[in-house]
Amino acid sequence: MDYQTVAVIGLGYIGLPTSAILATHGIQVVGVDVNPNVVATINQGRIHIVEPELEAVVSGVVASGRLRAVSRLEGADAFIIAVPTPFKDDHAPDVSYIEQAARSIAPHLRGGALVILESTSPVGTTEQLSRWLARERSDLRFPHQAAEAADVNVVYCPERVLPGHVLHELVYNDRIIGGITRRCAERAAILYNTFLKGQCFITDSRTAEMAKLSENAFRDANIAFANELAAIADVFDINPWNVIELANRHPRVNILQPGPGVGGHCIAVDPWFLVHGAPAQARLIRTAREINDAQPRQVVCKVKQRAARFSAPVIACLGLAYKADIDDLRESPAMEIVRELAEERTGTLLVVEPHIKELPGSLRDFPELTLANLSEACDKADIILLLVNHRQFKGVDRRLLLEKVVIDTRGFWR
Ligand code: SAJ
Repeated sequence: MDYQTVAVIGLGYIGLPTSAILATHGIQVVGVDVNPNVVATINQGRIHIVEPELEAVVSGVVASGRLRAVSRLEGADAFIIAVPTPFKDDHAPDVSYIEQAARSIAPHLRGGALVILESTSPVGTTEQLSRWLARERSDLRFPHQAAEAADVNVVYCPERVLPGHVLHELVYNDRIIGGITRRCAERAAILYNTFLKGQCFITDSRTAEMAKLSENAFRDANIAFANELAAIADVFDINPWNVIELANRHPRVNILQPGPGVGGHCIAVDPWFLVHGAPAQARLIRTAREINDAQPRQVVCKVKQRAARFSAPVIACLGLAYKADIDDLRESPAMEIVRELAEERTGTLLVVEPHIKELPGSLRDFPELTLANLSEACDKADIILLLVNHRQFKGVDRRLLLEKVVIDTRGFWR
């Protein structure tokens, strides 16, 4: 085998499942994380994130000794960087975690090493990574300097897995492998082919970086289009989900679903990297971001309008997660809506989120806001606000819904 040891930097939603999959395919994996609790949890065979079936896999590879979590990086044949790339206040990308990763990898590099960046990154970051590594190791030749004669291979291979389906998509999705040189990409393809059932598509690093950003910008723009259609349908008093379902019967139309906004850590972030890189050109992408970011406020306004006719409105808020059937509350439009309703004292808020046992910190200090179960909340409510289409909400009694004011932001009960 070409790569017997792999070090993965960052044990989050991408790094941990990637480590686990590599380990199940006979590779000795050491995962590094700055958070000591994460390291301790993984070494006990447990996980700190929620992802179906992942804990069983991690527990197996930790028990067999194939995966170890550590706080300080160790030497390996290949290094995979899977750290966050957030944006700053002005939407400029923050690649400082990648720079830190480069600094920690550099002392461990030897001739033939492979360094892969998987974090979603602005165009040009992989070449920058190569320069950061070169700065620390003048004894080695890097691909931005020496092209095919380089001692170290540097590659961009974006993660593309959907939270909630990570283990399946890691193996079955195709991968784009962007090498600074072709040889870099070919070396990385050998590593990915140890577990991949999808195909590897080889290109240069800048094309791969832009392809990843384009995927998420495409989804964001499509959702913004759906949200705009929903606003137009409102003007005509037409159900937008019916419109979209029918339009999608056309063989070349595939409109996504309107909703309360776009959450998560990818689609609401990554398009800004394109806007920041080419502000004059990225007009549609910027507008799509603005439309989707404005959705939560639109929902709050609609709820306040409907609540105005009750003297002491009780509002059942169904769902807090950023999307259906997961427990991830980060960057969730539902959280933003519930928080604004509470801050603006819209009424008594009965929040139902089947995936949590207690309210998150940011919602705890509002006396008129409590976590409730589904039937209690729906019974007591004047207004039922559906924010997330969790499967638990599908079976709500239709007769009950007829008696209440219903605001269904997902078209779940149409
Ligand atoms: N949403 C809608 N309408 C839709 C689909 C989604 O409002 O029709 C909302 C969701 O409710 C959620 C947000 O968009 O709030 C994002 O959810 P998502 O399921 O579209 O995507 P993520 O953020 O969970 O994962 C995306 C995926 N990218 C694409 O599908 C192009 C995933 O494959 C990427 O790996 C991931 O981003 C990432 O890490 O970049």
